Amino acid sequence: MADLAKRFPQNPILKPADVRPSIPGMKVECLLNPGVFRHRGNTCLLLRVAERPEQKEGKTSFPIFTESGQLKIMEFDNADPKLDRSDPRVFRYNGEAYLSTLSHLRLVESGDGVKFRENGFPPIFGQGELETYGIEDCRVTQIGNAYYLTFTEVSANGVGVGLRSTEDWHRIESHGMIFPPHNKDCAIFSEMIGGKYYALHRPSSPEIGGNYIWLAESPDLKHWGGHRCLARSRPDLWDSARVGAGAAPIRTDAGWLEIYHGADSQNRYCLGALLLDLNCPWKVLARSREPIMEPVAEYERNGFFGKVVFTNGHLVDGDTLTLYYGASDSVICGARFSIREVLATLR
Ligand code: MAN
Repeated sequence: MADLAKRFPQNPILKPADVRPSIPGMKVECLLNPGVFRHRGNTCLLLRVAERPEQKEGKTSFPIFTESGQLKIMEFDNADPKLDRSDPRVFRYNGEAYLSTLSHLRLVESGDGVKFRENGFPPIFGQGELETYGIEDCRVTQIGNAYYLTFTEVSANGVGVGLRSTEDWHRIESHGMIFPPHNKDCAIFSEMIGGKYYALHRPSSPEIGGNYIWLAESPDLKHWGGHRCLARSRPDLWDSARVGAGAAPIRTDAGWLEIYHGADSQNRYCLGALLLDLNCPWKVLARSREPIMEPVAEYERNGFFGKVVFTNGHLVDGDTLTLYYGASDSVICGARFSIREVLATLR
């Protein structure tokens, strides 16, 4: 058994019923994929909260933001042959793709890392023409006193990576889109290397190429170049269809340890690891042959979109990696790993 995760006995630690909808009339359908950081001595999760109206018999409805920021409910008849609901995450109508839920980000805080509470931090919503279908899966990297948020921006224009920053989680500055469509899964390294910032990201190439993890460098966190492809999906393995970075890599004596997700053609999402050279992070030193975590628990196998463990946030304390993750695109869970044990499995 390759699974190295020691799951929290309290899992799932947060469920949709635990948070209030952001807008009256909406229902929180899923909690997913939190960014993780320490603030005021506490453990904080920046949850992705996915909402839609309570579904009526025979109808499909979901919210979007208009470009001027108004909430609009789209509603379709399930019997309408132009409606394709085969993927619960993405609906298609007359060739146009929509997300079935609208996501925003919500900060919850905890003293013990298990029981989380909303403590009056403002929710973070999509804004403007590049975020009309919401914002998702935020990585949080602390550099100095500032927290940098890299998240998926979704709109009819495509799926790209946005950057915002804050010091106090009340005033949040937007820096616009840093990686244009199609791109997601962006994690900024917590330290500069050789005077440059680095970020992992995941462009998708529909013809030649695929869903691979890339590395980019920047002088100022806003302008990115020097692109290199680091890790491709691998035929016949657990990460055969897509791979994407988790949170910022962890500095270890052996190199930068990056926990990433991989999915196969059946959309089964597992976690694995990459080891990157400390000074030349574009050099991949080792990689998981087998996943280090698989969707095996009941709450990881069944839910809004089953067979998914997906992470974009963790905390490190000595050898202990505490990973927070979305299970089945439905609930938030935690698990611990020994960093030494993970490193020992890499080839
Ligand atoms: C997408 C991601 C996540 C989600 C997984 C599994 O690729 O962006 O939002 O958890 O799919 O559905």
